[in-house]
Amino acid sequence: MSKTHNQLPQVTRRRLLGGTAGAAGLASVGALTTVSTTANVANAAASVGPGDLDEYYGFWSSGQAGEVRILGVPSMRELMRIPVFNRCSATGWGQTNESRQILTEGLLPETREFLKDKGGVFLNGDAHHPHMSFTDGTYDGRYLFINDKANTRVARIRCDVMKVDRIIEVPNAADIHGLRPQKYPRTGYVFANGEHRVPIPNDGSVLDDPQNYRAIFSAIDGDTMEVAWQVMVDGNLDNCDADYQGLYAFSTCYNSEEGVNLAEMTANEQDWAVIFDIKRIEAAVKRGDFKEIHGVPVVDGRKGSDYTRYVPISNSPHGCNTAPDGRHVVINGKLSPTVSVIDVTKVPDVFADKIEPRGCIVAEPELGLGPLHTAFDADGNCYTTLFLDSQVAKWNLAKAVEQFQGKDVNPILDKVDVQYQPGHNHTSMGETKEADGKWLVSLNKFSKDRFINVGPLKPENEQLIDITGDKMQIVHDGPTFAEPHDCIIVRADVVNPRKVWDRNDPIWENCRQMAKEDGVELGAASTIIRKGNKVRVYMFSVAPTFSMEKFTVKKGDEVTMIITNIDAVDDLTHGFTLANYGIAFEIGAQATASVTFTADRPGVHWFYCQWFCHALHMEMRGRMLVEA
Ligand code: K7E
Ligand code: CUA
Repeated sequence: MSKTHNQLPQVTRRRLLGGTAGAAGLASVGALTTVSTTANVANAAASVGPGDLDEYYGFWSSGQAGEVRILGVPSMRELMRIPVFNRCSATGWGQTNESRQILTEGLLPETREFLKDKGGVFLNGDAHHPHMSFTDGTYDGRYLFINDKANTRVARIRCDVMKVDRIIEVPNAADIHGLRPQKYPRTGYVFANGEHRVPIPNDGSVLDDPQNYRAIFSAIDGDTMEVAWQVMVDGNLDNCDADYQGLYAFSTCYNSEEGVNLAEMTANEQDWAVIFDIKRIEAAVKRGDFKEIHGVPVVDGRKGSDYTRYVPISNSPHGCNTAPDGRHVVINGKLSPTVSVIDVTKVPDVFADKIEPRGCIVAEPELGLGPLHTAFDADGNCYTTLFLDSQVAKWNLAKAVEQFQGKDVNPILDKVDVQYQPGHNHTSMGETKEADGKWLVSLNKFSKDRFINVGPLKPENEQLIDITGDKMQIVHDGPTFAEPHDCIIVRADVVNPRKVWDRNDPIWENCRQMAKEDGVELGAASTIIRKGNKVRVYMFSVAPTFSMEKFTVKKGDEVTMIITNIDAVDDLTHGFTLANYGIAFEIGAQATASVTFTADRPGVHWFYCQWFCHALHMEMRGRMLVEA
């Protein structure tokens, strides 16, 4: 394996960043410690045998596929997919009335207007950063939050049922990228970075005048999913993280030049990390020191503001990761071979102007080419992905601080080749105070020669690395489809999803309302209620039958199917597919789901159950008769 890696020409990797990397003055790095070989590749799946359960849940984003995936760690078996910003054929996400309500109710009125003749919902998304809600510095198993860079949205997933219950479009901001929940005292706020700078308001009155574009940092209330406040900043916003004290949030910023093309954006040697003083911002909002835009208080946090500080960092920092020691925040250099470490205890002095912003930097080790993201173990060690070097560097935080103070120590403890070009990485419980230093996942952008060829579009490659010893050991390669940017690895005991739905779940409150209006009981009614040309068909399913063998509607009727799965058995999901009408959705055990369509095709149309449920699953079907 390492042979293959060695054959990968340096020039190829450099070409990926093209002139940018060169222009940014990527220097070769000096003395490095030895590189671990990956010769000892075994499949970690072997350590979790058939029928055995994983110790961790992994929650993976999926980039432009728009969903969240649940993996078991360490087996790396994909367990489930949660549709979020996508259209899902299997579950009916994007088609059922319930999912469409979730996909539309949090959109801005002008976006709803914009989507009116485009099917009403966005069909795509770009999901980068899945993070769980916190209480007191560690995961609490309530929610997952994830951003959609493509359409400026943030979604919340309920971990009790692993379904999305709320999606909002963030006003004023453009293209949400970095996203992190507050760690302490609880979530609390979900911080979200609007990456791209746009005019505010972006109504066509300002166009080619980049000096008047702004980037927006948002604090979303994780309980209500409403934007509590926003801060307007200079430059672009990339990634962010929160502290363990509930006082500050940190964002990396590239493009301090405020350019609009590559050359302009990378011209400066220095960009910055922005620190947000949450208490000062909250006080400003209380006091009224803001401008209300789109119904949201927007505080001015541009340079010179009381609410922010700008810490100069070498060109184009990317990842932003708070260490489990509760004290250090690692800013990853990207175009600089260094990471810069902020000491949170020095930040009050920065805000009090007792020290320069750079005074909160307590370490800046040179790790290798293209540091993007950093993960942590329980022993004060950090694991940084090196995109250009195709490696993960393990380094010691305390040693890096000593080195910064002038001592002759090398903080780098180990390096391992990964295949190839890692973006995010993540350790088990690594973004919480309960980091346990067992597993590291490296999410690599390219698989190149690791799998049999599947055509011009290749899978990416994620690798599982055992970090319990001094040397990192790669134990598993796994292909992934577009494009898990990021993941978290959560101890299984933190996550306790239900086995079947609660019949009173709020997700189908719309169906409950309809049933109330019609005087029928969900799960017991098998009936058609007609009001003019609006028809509601209530039925239930019990394996292997639907409660209606057939029903008749008229051509042109607006038909709403409301179906309850009254099976209460674990793992007994039914579906409803209406053939040649483009309709299919999932109905979990004890769940109700509905869909509305126009019966504009006369004739006999079979409906059937598309989730295998019974030996007579094929027979689980019936007919819709549409009168001409
Ligand atoms: Cu580094 Cu969107 Cu988190 Cu991709 S971002 S790698
Ligand atoms: Cu019910 Cu298949």
